[in-house]
Amino acid sequence: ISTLPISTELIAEHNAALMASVDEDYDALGRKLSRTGVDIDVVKNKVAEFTVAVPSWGAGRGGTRFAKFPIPGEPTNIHEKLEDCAVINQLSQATPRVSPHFPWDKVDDYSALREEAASLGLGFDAVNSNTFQDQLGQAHSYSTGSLSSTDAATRAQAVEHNIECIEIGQKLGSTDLTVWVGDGTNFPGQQDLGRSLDRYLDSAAEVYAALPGTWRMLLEHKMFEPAFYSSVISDWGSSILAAQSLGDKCKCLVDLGHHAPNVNIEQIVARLHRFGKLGGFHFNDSKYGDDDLDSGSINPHQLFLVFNELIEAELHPREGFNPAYMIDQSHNVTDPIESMMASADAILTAYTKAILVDRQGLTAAQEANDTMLAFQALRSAYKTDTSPILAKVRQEKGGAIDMIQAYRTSKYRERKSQARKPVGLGSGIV
Ligand code: LRH
Ligand code: MN
Ligand code: MN
Repeated sequence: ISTLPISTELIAEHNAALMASVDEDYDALGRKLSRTGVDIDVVKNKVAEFTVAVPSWGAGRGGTRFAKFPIPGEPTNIHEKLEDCAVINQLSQATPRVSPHFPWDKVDDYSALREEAASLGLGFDAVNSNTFQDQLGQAHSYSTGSLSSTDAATRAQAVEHNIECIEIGQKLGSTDLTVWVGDGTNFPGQQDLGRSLDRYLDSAAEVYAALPGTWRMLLEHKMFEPAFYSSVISDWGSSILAAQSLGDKCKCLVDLGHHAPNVNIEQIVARLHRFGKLGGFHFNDSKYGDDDLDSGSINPHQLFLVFNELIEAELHPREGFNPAYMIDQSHNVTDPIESMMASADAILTAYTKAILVDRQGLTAAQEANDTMLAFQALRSAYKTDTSPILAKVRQEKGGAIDMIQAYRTSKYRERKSQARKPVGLGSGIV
């Protein structure tokens, strides 16, 4: 590939300066792990295979409904976003796919876009539809809802949009459609809670019927926002019921920020898997609600516990266990490239620690009702500093040992601030 944005010499030089210390730490960790019968190279090889998609919308500075603070050199279209995603993948070697959002990423020629991405070392992951905001020139407003709107023409338009997303996704090489709707109410009595779900299910069935052969439809639930009294697909219960009534190709997607505070998300993961309905993830972190903070920045232990369930799921697969892993976060005060590299690292760290859990010891302690030893099986894996494994994986795959340092040395953003047109001031998540 000739069009990669960061010079491979720069990465090699960067790694050369740090290699000796990484080797030393890797060997020391290898000796420590071998005392408990763990072969560090086996762990490393498993971690090397794990990848997570990045969202096209995450490449720009996010914002809140109050403000957005753009940075110089920020991408303003899908082409520039792909280039930034290529930087993240080049340095992390863990994010080879981009999840697009329509109509935000609309272009005329999707075959050309697919080739453009491929020349940057990227493919496309799940396609996200957007019926939560109105677009200029749109015939029917989503102010009454979209797939569940009381207005038939509005529902038809939302169905149509989702089908168009599938068609675009086919050209891009995607095989999943992620559907999140903002449908819901702000007042008790505003809509009938039962009938709005009926309308949603009828519309969703039309989208489902349009899924090509191996495609999946991933339903993303969210407790609140933009609707503040009730949401149509508010929780994993509504999500799994809808997925079960739609059919086998419909699964549930868990966005870590979409639950009530303190909800046991790892248990939700286990439940969804138990019924063969765990279809995907949106990784981010939160303190109060759907904050879309960087993955692992607030509660890395919860992320580890989620991965612990994912490893259990991997070891005890139900039909079709193949979750679409994706980052979905909003970068309001950092360079999005740096945030997503750090997030990929946090996600892979949680995964690596979950691999290190002594499964036999855990199961034995559970069977014997030895609560403390069961907890310690998790705790001792969680306490392990796995950074030498991740650094080694990156280096061996051609990425950077210290991603942020290599990125800053490359002066990529400075170069882009000369070449790209400035982003206008504004608000909102796009
Ligand atoms: C909704 C959500 C959903 C959207 C994205 C922009 O809060 O998580 O995944 O598509 O944010
Ligand atoms: Mn999401
Ligand atoms: Mn969200």
